[in-house]
Amino acid sequence: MDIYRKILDLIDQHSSFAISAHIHPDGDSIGSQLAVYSFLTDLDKHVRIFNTDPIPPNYHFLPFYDKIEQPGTLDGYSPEILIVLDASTLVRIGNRLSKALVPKQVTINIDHHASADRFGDYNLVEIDVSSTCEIIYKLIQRSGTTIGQERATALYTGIMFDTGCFQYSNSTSQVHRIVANLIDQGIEVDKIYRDVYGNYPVRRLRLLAKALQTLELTPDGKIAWLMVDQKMLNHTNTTLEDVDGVINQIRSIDTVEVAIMATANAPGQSKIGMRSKDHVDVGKICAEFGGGGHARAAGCLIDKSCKMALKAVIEVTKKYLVYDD
Ligand SMILES: [Mn+2]
Repeated sequence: MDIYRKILDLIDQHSSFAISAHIHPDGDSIGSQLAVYSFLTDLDKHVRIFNTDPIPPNYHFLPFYDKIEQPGTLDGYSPEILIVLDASTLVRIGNRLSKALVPKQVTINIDHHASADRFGDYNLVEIDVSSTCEIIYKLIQRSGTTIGQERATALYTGIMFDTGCFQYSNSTSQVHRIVANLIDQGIEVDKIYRDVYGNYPVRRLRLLAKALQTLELTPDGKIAWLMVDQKMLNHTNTTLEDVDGVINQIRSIDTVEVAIMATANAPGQSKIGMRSKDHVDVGKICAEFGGGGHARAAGCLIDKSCKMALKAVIEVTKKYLVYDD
């Protein structure tokens, strides 16, 4: 029996579920959770969603976003089945949740990260697809249930996010065929884009202005980096959420192959985000620091100041850089 059929059978045979996904939720983790939530509740299942971090305001347009709970309301809830989405390891859902959210029967992991460690009792892991939402689309299609406008909105949001608005190499013809079907469900693509990316508070641009002043490049221009320290966050009244996507600005520099951004995460800890264009597998670089991700987009946490964390990451990045000229 193939894994899609197996998961649909498990859903059929059980009645209580919990859904979770990785910390610092993004379009794909949120979209896939809400699509699965909608799918299961339409089957009259009892479903709760638990995330470590709250949903950023730019995703509050999504149907059922207000169903997502934080660990504080867990209160010993033990579903028959736990479905973990878009997380390559169980601890990626957060320390507390990974320990406290224990299913009575089985854990199902659905993911598309190359670093997936297949921690579930059942693992639907496909590393050649764009997003977890693409897998959820296939799962719902396979069940024979219609996608419908609400689920289509959630799934489109995740695919749009993980393909960088259809600009990355994971925007396959299959992705565009799926998206065509999603659009046929009556979703408003212009509104979804504007809600996610065209709706920023001015404080984000004030922070960006400060961050860009820290921009530096190696003499050959192939590695570029900047940082957002705690002082900048304080001065502009911003949080980590407000720096989402800023790293793509660095990658857009013509000479750059690798873009690195360091953000103050906690006292003495920095969050590193990395992007590359063509040659460097930044997922491997971040794995050296205990993080992970994809070849062109990855991240890690380093217990150092932004400045020192950047120094360490740049050092390693230089070793990975392919000098082809
Ligand atoms: Mn994803």
